[in-house]
Amino acid sequence: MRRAKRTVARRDFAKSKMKDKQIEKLIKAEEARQKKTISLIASENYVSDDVLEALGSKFTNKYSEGYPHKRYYKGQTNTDKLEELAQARAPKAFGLDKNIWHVNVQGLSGSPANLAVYLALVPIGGKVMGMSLDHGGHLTHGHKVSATGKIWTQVPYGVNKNTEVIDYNELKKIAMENKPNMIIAGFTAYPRIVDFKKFREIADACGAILMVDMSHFAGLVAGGAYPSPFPYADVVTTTVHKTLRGPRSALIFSRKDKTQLSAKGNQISFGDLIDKAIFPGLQGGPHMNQVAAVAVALKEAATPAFKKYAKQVVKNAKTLAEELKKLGWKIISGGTDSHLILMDTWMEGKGISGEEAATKLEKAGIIVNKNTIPNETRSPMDPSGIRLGTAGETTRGAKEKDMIKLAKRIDKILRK
Ligand code: DSN
Repeated sequence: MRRAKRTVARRDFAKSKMKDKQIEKLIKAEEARQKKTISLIASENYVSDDVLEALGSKFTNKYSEGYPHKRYYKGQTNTDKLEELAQARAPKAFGLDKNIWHVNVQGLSGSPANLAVYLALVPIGGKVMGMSLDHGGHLTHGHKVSATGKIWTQVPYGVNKNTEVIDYNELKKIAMENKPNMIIAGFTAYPRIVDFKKFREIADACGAILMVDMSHFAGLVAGGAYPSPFPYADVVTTTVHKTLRGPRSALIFSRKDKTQLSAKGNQISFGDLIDKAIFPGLQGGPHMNQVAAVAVALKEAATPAFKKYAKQVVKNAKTLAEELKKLGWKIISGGTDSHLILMDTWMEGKGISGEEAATKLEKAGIIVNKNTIPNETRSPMDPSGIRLGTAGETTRGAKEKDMIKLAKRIDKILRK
């Protein structure tokens, strides 16, 4: 597999001379680790030099509590322009009308972004209907160990036991029985296309707000390689650092025509409520160096080259899944429509556990994460599967032929 040419350039820390030798040594070691390993972690990617430049810029020195032209501290000439540029680039990257969508670019990462949306729109103690963690959802979709499951009540949904995909009739039944305040579509370990139109119909039928957490597939949406949730959702959250290939950060989009009645009897837009939930509700000053890097990534995601990239990510994942299947491995739901593959390595005791598989692969230079599978029978610390993703290696230039070789390598390592 081709190596990461684009990450070895002017931001190569190996050539830098830091005064703090301990940290410099660790940075060099991490650079070397990234260069010599293959990352199949579905939520990771390799950012461009420009993203790194922006992250390492002097915007990190600036406090900018508030929003453009409404800040608490002076000296905001450049931060205001920067945040407005990021806000303008976000709808462009997803082909949206800026008159319809409001965007907040200050979320520090995906979990606080989701928390901010619930704080803004769901009454304390209300119900959020999200996919169970072991069926591919995220902790912040209302899992009991997350603040989101302590402040709100999760109404869980999952995948069908036989097909391992979402059963929309079952989803509707759960929604109608529980009448959640909000339904969350989105995942961290569900490999298939989500039918956002059906989610919209169900949300309308039970009177819920529809939020889509597109953190995993945002880059594929920007690149036209996965259906867009925007025609159907009221709110869309996303991290920027997965398939979107930006810095660790988050965006929150909300429809400008959606409002909620305040205690004082005024209609307040979702956008205003979310902005207030982010600041001053949940966060202090935004990380402006991060906002700069987000703006860079959004410009990159709007290019024809990124479209090509996103399509290749999916082609690579499909190829990898097919090859692993041919080699006798069980792929949850029988394949993938996205960048990620959920592989049952345990196969009801005929294979090896997820922890053992991930450890063996790491020893051979392939980095993955262990993962629970739907209807998990083992523990989260040593589950039945692993999750594989192709976003990072596609950035490094991998094509289908590389995936065929990689599948053979994975199979050999796991069977040793
Ligand atoms: N931890 C991320 C993932 O790997 O999918 C989600 O937060």
